[in-house]
Amino acid sequence: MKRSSILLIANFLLIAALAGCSVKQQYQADRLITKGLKDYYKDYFPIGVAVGPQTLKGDEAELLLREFNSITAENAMKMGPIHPRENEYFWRDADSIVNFAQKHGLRVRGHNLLWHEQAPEWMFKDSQGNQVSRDVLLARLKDHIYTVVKRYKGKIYAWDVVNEAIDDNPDDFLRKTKWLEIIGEDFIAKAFQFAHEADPDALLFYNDYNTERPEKRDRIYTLLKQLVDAKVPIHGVGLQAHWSIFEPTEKELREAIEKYSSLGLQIHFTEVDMSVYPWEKERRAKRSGENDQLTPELEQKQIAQYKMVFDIFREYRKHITSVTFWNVSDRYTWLDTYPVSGRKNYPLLFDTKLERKKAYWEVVNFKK
Ligand code: HXH
Repeated sequence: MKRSSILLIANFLLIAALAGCSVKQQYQADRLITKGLKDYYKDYFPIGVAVGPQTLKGDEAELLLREFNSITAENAMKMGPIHPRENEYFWRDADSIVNFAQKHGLRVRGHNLLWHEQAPEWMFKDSQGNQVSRDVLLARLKDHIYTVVKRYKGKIYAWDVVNEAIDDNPDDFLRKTKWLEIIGEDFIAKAFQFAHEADPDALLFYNDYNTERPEKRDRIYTLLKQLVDAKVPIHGVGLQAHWSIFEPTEKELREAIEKYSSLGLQIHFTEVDMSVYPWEKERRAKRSGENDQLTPELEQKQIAQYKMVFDIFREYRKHITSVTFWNVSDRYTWLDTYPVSGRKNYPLLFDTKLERKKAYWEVVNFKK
């Protein structure tokens, strides 16, 4: 072999080795970065995450403490789990979450005090199994809210007081629930009143989903305006942000933020995730062609969507006072079972190995 071709090959091998090495070094450097989302966003808003007791140990807890400075109980504080029978509260899981937050200096958003889902059956029934009266249900609601809110007074700074009270049908207003049926329309104002009495320092939120879809947005706005005009103690609106790579558009997101904040309410994005599938309640089965993988095409769309929404979040920092993700990583997300059970989803900023995804870097690489 000629000397020149040996040199050429040697040169090629060297370049290949260096390239491989720099990719690896970059990767290792990334892993060593101890800064987290909360640090990149320290001049903007707290960054939270929904957790269960199982999130508070091992590698997920390590990630949690590196990246987040706020937590929410995914399920542990909901009425059913925390108040399973009339004279019985189950505090263990909620307490462990609040204790973890206290120990590590994290904020806690409480979720939630009144919802039509995960509400215990006993709440609406008397000992004979008949539906209770308005007065009985109001007394039970007050007792529940007082007990839970007072237990964590000073440790939970904001509560989702009422969750998802607006109907999905654009022609209806309030959702047809037991709360509405038994108490009447003022169940919402009452819940806020009770929460405010129990902890006058807590910030109180109305929380809902699909809040950027104009037909839902306008009805939520109407409800919020009624509450504000009636001087109900409400301080903000929780926009769940269960989004997808298909929605919302930038225009829809801007319009929603501007419309809600025009009422003088704070905005918390309370349950952020970015499904790689369309978000439709009618859709209960996989579509043909879907193979449950985060393909490069889906990944690219997700990166662009995450970048767009965080660009907007920073732009509206004056109105946005918290952003919380609904679960830690793609290792476990409620969207693996909802709305289609057994379909893997990849909606978060950390992958199944808890590594930062490309979308993560889009979210944290910004000019101040
Ligand atoms: C949230 N609901 C809850 O706030 C949270 O407590 C829970 O842990 C997870 C998600 C989101 C949700 C909203 C609607 C829904 C299912 C879940 O069903 C529909 C989906 C699309 C359109 C209409 C209804």
